Amino acid sequence: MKTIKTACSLDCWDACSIQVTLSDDDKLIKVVGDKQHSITRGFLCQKGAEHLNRLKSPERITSPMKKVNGQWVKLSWPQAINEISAILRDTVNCYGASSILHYSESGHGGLSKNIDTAFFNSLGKVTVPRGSLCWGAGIAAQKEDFGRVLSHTPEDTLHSKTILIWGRNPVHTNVHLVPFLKEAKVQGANLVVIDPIETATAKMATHYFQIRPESDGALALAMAKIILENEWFDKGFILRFSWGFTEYADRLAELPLEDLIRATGLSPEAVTQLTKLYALHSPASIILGYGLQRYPKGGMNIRYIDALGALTGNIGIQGGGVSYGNKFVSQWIDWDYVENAYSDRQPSFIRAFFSKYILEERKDEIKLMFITKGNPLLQLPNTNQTIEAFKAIPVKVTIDLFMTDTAQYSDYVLPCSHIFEEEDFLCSSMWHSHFYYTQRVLPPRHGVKEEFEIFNLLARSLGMKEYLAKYPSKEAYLKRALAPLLNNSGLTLAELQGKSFKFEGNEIPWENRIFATTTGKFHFAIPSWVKGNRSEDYPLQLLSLHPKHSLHSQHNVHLKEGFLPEVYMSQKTMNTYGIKPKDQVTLESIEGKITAVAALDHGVPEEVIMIYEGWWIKHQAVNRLTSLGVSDLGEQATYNHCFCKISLLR
Ligand SMILES: Nc1nc2c(c(=O)[nH]1)N[C@H]1C(S)=C(S)[C@@H](COP(=O)(O)OP(=O)(O)OC[C@H]3O[C@@H](n4cnc5c(=O)[nH]c(N)nc54)[C@H](O)[C@@H]3O)O[C@H]1N2
Ligand SMILES: Nc1nc2c(c(=O)[nH]1)N[C@H]1C(S)=C(S)[C@@H](COP(=O)(O)OP(=O)(O)OC[C@H]3O[C@@H](n4cnc5c(=O)[nH]c(N)nc54)[C@H](O)[C@@H]3O)O[C@H]1N2
Ligand SMILES: [Mo]
Repeated sequence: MKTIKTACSLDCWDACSIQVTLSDDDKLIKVVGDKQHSITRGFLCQKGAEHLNRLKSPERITSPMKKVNGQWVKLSWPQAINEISAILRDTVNCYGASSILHYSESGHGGLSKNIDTAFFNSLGKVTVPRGSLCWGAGIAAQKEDFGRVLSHTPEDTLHSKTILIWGRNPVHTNVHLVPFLKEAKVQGANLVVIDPIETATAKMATHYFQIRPESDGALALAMAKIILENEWFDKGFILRFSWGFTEYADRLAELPLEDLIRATGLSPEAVTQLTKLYALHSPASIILGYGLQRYPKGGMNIRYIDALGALTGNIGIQGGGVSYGNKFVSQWIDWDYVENAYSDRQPSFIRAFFSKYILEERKDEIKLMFITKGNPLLQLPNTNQTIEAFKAIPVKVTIDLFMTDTAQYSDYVLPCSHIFEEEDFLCSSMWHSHFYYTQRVLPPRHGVKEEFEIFNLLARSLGMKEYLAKYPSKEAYLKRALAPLLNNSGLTLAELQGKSFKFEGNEIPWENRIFATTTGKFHFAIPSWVKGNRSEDYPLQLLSLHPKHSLHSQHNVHLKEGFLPEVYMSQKTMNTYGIKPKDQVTLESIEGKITAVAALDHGVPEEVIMIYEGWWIKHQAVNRLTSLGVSDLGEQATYNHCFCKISLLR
């Protein structure tokens, strides 16, 4: 028996340390969460525990594939590399590098998985996406306010007297936060949840506030007004460490409190109670999620919430903070080397606008799309238009482990290895600062290759001498990519192997109250609020949220044809439309239609329906309903700004 340490490669808050026990004949026995790891604490979530099934899955692709007359045929690796490199060469020669689009997402958090970007940047100035499907508005907002995006440590949650979980659902998406929340509650902390849906996390809260979707900015501004009127603010912090307060306060004074409160759907008493819970129980922390910034005003929603932390002096103190994401680890990696980045811009498009870019802005210009670590056909907004855009691109090449919808719509598919079959460096948590140098548990399954090798083979076939000299082997790559970390810690790469460490130095962000903004101070945003309009034709707001059982589309791979997802709604909605639980219903937006099974959920308010994202095309892909749209800051997709009508399927 031997025990091997690896980590979870899924794009997640938790980024867990995983322990695999192997029998002497290398037959896997079990996969568990690392008991010694202070965040993983010996348990894995449902999707983390699925790694073994994914590794062994009979559905994995084990040979390069090519579509010929609509049918998939197997290719040998040399054949596939020859054909794809010939297409790459011809495309660059005939149309220039910008006619190649490289689309990469965050399907695997390994550092060496960024070799795709280095490869394409070596090939030339290919077209790439910018902006975000995920967290972009909030990242841009926190950069404006603090200068950088830093989170308090998970352990620091235990120092808070009040914790506001604002638009995050850790019981589904961030399960290793839950034990900290439970412990804080036992110690007497107020555990407050602000969410339009009474989620499983809301059910464990001491106080729950059911806010109307998209109105978080109004709520934060209303809270700020109450704080200022009652002088519950921290004058010292505002005077010494902030910038823009006078204008902030002047503009805030012009906004009527009643209008702001009305927009949130909460009662004035509830907003006052919430404000007291936050402002009068210091240290108080705000733990933000990403649901509330997938809106046209997503960026300002976060900026107004950040301002609450500064107003009350809950910044730079133990048990305080406005924790949104964590970019602390970034500084220990040589990104210029990793990405082989250009100093000037290359052609790019807003990620969420992919289909419009292909069908309108660069009509007939993109000749080849190369997809790595992503399932854009399903995960981008407006699936119907995305399918049209895919069809308009002559050649698509996808690297994946499974025949996803994106792979299915491609012309070539190259199968890659699973995290248990690779060695890699992982520091992809959006929450904590731990990192792992993972070990290979088993050799790659017959027929698949590591991405690093795939790009090495393509580069050889294309005679890319400079690339091959700069990125000769994975070990050399990791050594150079991690030079800032290795130089600073005095450790060697070999000493990191099979271990997990923590990047130190970010226990309490902004403890010295020197911010990374241009002025060195916290920046207040200028408040404004206008009421949004709703279309009467599409009266229900559809929230498409992250499922507990799967990371986006990934863990739905086993679902059979005919499966229909559930759409959750209130009793009132059921009554209004004459729907009963388990009825099949049609959901229709301006973009498209899908069928779903009605499910009653008393936690879903009137005027809102909820469906989990990530269902495959054969299971009614929810993004058939969402529109192209982008937030005020950070070029973030606006999935939750989606309006539908519902009817019984007859
Ligand atoms: N099991 C699982 N875990 C995951 C993922 C997954 O797919 N599955 N995905 C990972 C990734 S990539 C990400 S980005 C994170 C996302 O993690 P979360 O941010 O926790 O997840 P979301 O589903 O995006 O939204 C969280 C909450 O925001 C609420 N919300 C929606 N609109 C509003 C609003 O207007 N105001 C307020 N206050 N709340 C609102 C939703 O009701 C939901 O409960 O999770 C990561 N972890
Ligand atoms: N309606 C709606 N849509 C959403 C969201 C939402 O809330 N609502 N959330 C958005 C968010 S937050 C995100 S982050 C995006 C996620 O968008 P994607 O990252 O495109 O979604 P995934 O389904 O996780 O697809 C990742 C793919 O990478 C593959 N993969 C895993 N490991 C490797 C590897 O080593 N190499 C390669 N080449 N491939 C690998 C997986 O098999 C999987 O097919 O979706 C967005 N889409
Ligand atoms: Mo995400």
